[in-house]
Amino acid sequence: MESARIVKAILDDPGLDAELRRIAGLVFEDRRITDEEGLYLYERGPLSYLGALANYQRERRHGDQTYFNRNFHIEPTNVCLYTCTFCSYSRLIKKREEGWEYSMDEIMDIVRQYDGQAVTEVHIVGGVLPQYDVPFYAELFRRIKEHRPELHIKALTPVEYHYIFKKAKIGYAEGMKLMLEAGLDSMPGGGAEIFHPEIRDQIAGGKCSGEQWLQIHEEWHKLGRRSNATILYGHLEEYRHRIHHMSLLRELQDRSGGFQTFIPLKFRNKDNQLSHLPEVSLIEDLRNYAVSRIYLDNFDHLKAYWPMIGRNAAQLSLAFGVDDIDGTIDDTTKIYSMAGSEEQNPALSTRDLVQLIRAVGRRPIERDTLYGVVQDFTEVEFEEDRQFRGYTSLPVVNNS
Ligand code: V47
Ligand code: SF4
Repeated sequence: MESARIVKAILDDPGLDAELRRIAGLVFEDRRITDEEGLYLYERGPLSYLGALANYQRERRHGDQTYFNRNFHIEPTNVCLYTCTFCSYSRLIKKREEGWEYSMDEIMDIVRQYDGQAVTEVHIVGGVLPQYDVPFYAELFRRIKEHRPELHIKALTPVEYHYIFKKAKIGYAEGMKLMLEAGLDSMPGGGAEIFHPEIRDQIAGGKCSGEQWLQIHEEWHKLGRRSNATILYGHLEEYRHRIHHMSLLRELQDRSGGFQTFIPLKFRNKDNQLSHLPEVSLIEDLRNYAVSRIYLDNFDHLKAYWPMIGRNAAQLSLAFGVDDIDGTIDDTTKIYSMAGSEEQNPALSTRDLVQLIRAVGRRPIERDTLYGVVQDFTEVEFEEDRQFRGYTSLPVVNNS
């Protein structure tokens, strides 16, 4: 493996800081690094060094395989009771009429728009408002399952669950069981932000605490179900807060094994109360992916969410530990375009995603939400490309 040869060269480099060389030795032997070592990587690890270690870990797990899925998002509302300072949604509570608040029927209309399309997942997440309660979501999940039983419902975060269970006066275990029975398949990673109260209290507007976020995921994992985890980085936090956040996730994962993917989310600064903060550089994004890959040794996957960092950065991230670039999306999420992402209308066709992955020498694999392989696109040629070249020796598919 080329990436192993590069790490060996690091181990043999007498010019490199002795502590960085020692940590590289641990990573090469697949040994867990401590919080102090993780912090040292953030503070002292050069980009090329971190990339080499993270890429080694990525290729050891997945080779060149790079996962994507075909999904669509539904955001039931962009108005929210909470006042997270980083969020471009929360300002709308004062001028509610400028936002949207979909009814159950409107949400079902969106689901029906995808009838006949090869999507495997619906990702539902949005603001928190009283009308979206336990009966509403339970009924919504049931109706989606009745309409399209095989569509995977990845929905809501502990932010919503904590709010709706409290309102219904039920505990987390009971609440998650109800959601499971209604048709929930998995939980996305949102709402995690930064767990440490020093930062969470300043950015997270009174929503569930870090501890509560972790408890709700743990209850869900106890039901044998899977979820994701995120971190929102690049605002007020210091490196030690990022390590603290990941250490709590690593501990829970040791107990439950229920997390699939870690998704670092870069803070974007448009139209929110933290707009005065500059956004971190692309180099910092790549360093952060790499440290996450090295530190979170018990997470199978690391995802770069392309609507947030953009397509070019997503391509680069594949050399810094990332093995997943989320889905085709289809212009159905507004969280990032409202917060200032360069992807104003995030939509990529399957062909675009496949080409984006291939262009950096990786193998595109379409997955379902639980990482079952839907189709290996390594050697698939699209109809449009065949017409352009006039011939093909590869299997041909339509780009739908
Ligand atoms: O929790 C909100 C973030 C998250 C901003 O699990 C912002 O597969 C940056 O969690 N700048 C929701 N980030 C999205 C999310 C997600 C996305 C894709 C895939 C998955 C998955 C989960 O969006 C929120 C918050 O951390 N967010 N505002 C902002 N201004
Ligand atoms: Fe509401 Fe979520 Fe935005 Fe916070 S991040 S204001 S909980 S939509």
